[in-house]
Amino acid sequence: MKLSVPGRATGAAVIAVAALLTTSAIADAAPARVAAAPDIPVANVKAHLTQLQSIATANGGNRAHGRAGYKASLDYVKAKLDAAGFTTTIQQFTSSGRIGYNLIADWPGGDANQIVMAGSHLDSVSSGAGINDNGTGSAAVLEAALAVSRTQYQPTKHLRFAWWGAEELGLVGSRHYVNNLSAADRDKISGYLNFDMIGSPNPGYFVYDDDPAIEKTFKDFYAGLGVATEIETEGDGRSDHAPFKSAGIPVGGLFTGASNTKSTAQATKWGGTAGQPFDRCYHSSCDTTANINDTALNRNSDALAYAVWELSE
Ligand code: DTR
Ligand code: ZN
Ligand code: ZN
Repeated sequence: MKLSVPGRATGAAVIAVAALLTTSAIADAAPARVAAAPDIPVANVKAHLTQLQSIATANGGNRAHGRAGYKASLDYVKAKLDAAGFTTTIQQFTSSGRIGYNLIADWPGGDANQIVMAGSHLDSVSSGAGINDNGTGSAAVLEAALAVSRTQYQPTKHLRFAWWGAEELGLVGSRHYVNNLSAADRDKISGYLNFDMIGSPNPGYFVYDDDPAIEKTFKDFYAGLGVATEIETEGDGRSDHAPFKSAGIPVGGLFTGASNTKSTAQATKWGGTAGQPFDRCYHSSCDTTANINDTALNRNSDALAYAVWELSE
């Protein structure tokens, strides 16, 4: 469920503006852009989490790099994207003696010289199913991509979505991707949005403060919900946006917290439990589908879609 967001035209306003623009006096004015992001049904995101949980359960309890559970997770995501009309590419690499895979999905169309990317790591640690870390990011990015297909969105810029392997081994998959970009291809990426842990059970609402324009986009969304945000400080450089940032690409993202403890002030503004970690199951076997806050997942999935639409218009 998404409330209105400031600075976004409502339906009635859109009609009014369109009516105005048809008069001869200002018929030459550029029409107001009003492609609004759709609501992302959190039930759809959770259905992907259920699938990822089943995959982990059927494959030794994890979805870790180099294990069967990771490749099964990748096959699940790829099949959804292929069926939705994306052009998918699997990029292979080796780490710690095991084969790893990145999944890249391009939405046909848009300016190939201006690429907006949204990504998340798909691997878990070996100790658990990795549903919050990072099934949540992977499922939300997938559902936003499927929403692009459902709405047949045709933005000015080109949309690319990515699911990274071996993040837990040290950002290996995303670093492999960035390192293998030519300088020309690197320069075509206008921004990379990262989503790693966006449904923590005792959630905070943290926004990366790397690129000001991307940060503002997310903060505008949350201002529209009336939800306060904080700058993400738990892990500068600790997720897949880091290789993109090191290559000079504007980055941003969202995070609901890991092993750090929620303060009393944070519990007052966000709810939840002060004095407890944002995710007490971080990197543990209890990071299952029971380890999710639906409100945080819903809000962040909608924020993800809002940013993809806003930044690709
Ligand atoms: N490195 C992530 C978890 C993590 C820790 N701090 C941050 C900050 C921003 C994003 C993610 C994280 C992992 O364990 O996958
Ligand atoms: Zn992790
Ligand atoms: Zn993670």
